Amino acid sequence: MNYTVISDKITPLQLKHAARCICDAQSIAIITHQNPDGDAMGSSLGMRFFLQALGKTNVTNIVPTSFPDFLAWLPGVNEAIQYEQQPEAAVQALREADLVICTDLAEAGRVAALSPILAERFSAYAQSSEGSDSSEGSENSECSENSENSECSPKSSLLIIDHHLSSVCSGHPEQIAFPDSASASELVFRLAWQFARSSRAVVEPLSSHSRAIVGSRPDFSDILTPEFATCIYTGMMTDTGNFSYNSCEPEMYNIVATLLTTGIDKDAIYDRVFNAYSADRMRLIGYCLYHKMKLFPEYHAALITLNRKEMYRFNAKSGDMEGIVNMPLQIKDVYYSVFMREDKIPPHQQEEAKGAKVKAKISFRSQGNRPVNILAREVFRGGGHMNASGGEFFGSVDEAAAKFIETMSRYLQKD
Ligand SMILES: [Mn+2]
Repeated sequence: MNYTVISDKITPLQLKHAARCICDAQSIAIITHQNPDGDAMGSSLGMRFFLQALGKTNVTNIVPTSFPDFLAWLPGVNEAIQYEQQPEAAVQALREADLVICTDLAEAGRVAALSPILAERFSAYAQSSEGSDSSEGSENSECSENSENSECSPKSSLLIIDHHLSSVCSGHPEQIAFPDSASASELVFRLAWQFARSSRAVVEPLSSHSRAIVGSRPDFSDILTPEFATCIYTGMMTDTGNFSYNSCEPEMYNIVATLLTTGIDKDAIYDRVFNAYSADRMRLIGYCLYHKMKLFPEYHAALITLNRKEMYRFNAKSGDMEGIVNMPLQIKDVYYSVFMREDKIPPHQQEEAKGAKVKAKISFRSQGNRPVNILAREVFRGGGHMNASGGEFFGSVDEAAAKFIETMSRYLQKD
């Protein structure tokens, strides 16, 4: 057995699509999901270092909402455009980029106020790929009407690198979406790894400016810098809870071993990410566990709710709630955990909310063969993975909690 193997998970078709998009783009915008976590930031910043190693000079990271302080030290983070601080620059970069790359993201609706602009790109991409796929035929899209003109407006080049379950990807096998991957950062690594190793990545020049990387295969040692490795490692580490769940895949450790050859200090990365919470967050956790956690022993379930008044009391920012949902699972015989927090209803949901003044944002976790995604989908307008799902409820967290208690006998296993 070869213990150093990192297999080719990304298919030749996916790799070719990625290579073509990247080769042909002069300007590239990389965007990730709102309320970015370690994987969102790690995968998108890592992607930029990869593209820069390929000789791409016009690459912009766009972050839709603020990122937590414990990620503010990541390499390259200061050059990222944060929408809330520079809305015009973010909109312009997203709209005008030849290629938009979504990492840890496959849905246009998950980028806060940038959602309508990303949605334009998604629909332009869907139309252009319909136009180029003879088997599906082309609807009367604006792009196909102008099919003689390769400068199709609006710009439609799109690459998705994600590991969420998402319907958007189902019709587009060339998008790099693997729900079984533990992190998007791992997929960015794999793309870089395969890109450097596969001759398939070297495609015919589509236009003059793609010549920079065509013909010369990138050397992986040029891509594998400490900055790239730090970003990828951070994403892999955070999306697996420091390799404590979703982390049984042996190759993951071959990737980690490869990253460590750059000399990065993984213990220091752990310390910066996991030992960097505010005192407010520690008190908030204490409050949640002591005052707010309800246990339902018959169903092996735990429920924590937080309303806005309570979050205000602990000066809680969105990142401060991260991970609280996992904590009750540390209790013996608790296999389900639900965390609900009150949130505002955004403008685009006002109509659906039917007069509700607030909504509950809900996280579901479970262990073993106990799906929570069906409950999330059927009762709480959400969905996700079997053991990790999300949902929402128009109304207060108390009303959402009542709904959960009312329906749990239908969805939770007693044994
Ligand atoms: Mn992720």
